[in-house]
Amino acid sequence: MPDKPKLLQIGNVTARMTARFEAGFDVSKLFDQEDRAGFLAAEGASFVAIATDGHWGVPDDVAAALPNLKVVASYGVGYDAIDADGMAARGVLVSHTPDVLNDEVADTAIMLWLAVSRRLVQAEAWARSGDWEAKGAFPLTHTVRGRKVGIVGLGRIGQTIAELASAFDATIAYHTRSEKDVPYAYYPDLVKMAEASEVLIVITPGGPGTRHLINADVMKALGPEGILINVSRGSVVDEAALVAALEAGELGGAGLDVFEAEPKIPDALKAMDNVVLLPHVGSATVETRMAMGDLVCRNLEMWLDKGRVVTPVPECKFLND
Ligand code: NAP
Ligand code: 8YV
Repeated sequence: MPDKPKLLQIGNVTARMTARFEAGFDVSKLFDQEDRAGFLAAEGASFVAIATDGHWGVPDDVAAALPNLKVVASYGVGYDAIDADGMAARGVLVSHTPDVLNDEVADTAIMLWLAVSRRLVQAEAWARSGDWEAKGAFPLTHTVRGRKVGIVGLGRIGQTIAELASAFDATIAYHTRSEKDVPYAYYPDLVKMAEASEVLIVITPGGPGTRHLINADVMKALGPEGILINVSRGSVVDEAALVAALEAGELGGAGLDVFEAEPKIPDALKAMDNVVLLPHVGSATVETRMAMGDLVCRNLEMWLDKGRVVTPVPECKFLND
């Protein structure tokens, strides 16, 4: 019986996934190594596969220490933490987990929007703290019905968000680099779309191409009654400009699942009651994480069997033919 190929596991995958990896691979866990540099220098050349997640990706020291790497399976759809072009140039096939999380992340975006607009967190505290008895009715909030919603990024998840927002009688507009064949108004100019929107929902990929796409001008255009929802990556929103806009009253509120320096969240945001904060849980349900984990395993199993994967990232599709 030949030795199993070696897989390096990075980041937080489930025990169920590790058990499935172990059927086909000899698995080592990077985060179990006390001397990371020594381990990579001694063992790096023996690994052909990596299982990782969207947060950790493939760090530069790992990429450099694995000259015989052939396949990377990432747990998550966003792969901005992986140098996909560099991997493709090395002939490394990178896979991710698109589509299986569309509904969950879209639900999270809508949940944040509703929570900010209807002041869910404050209203719950009012009920729980006894303020209802002591002070009377909670102040009125604003309806989410019939709003003008601008979606930044209209891919798999963005289109699911548009469908859900339509159920709230929203008028949908979108901004992307290229126009899509959809029944929504296209804005090539993001500031113009923000001016025309009451709610702006951000769901582009992260990485250098979208860094600080949501800047001070966009927030100012959204305006003092406007609500910004970010479920994409923290890097897409200029967080310092966001704090400044909220402090100045130039932006009405924000619902945020992602941050620039996760897990750190600026104290200024934590102190604001027109902001709802989540700890990057867009896809974090048992059911969706199970589906994502299953797809990671299927990618690795198919690679073992056929040298191909189920869901390659676009940069690596040519390696999968
Ligand atoms: P997708 O199908 O690839 O869609 C991405 C969309 O963004 C496309 O419509 C694309 O259109 C647009 N886009 C890309 N670059 C842009 C730019 N510079 N300016 C404006 N629009 C741009 O991706 P998806 O599956 O919907 O996932 C989107 C992202 O959501 C992921 O990459 C990940 O970062 C994030 N995410 C977050 C969570 C969470 O837990 N919060 C969970 C899953 C995913 P054009 O190419 O025409 O510009
Ligand atoms: C995960 C995500 O939390 O899919 C993504 O892009 O951001 C989330 O589903 C992330 O991949 C970490 O595992």
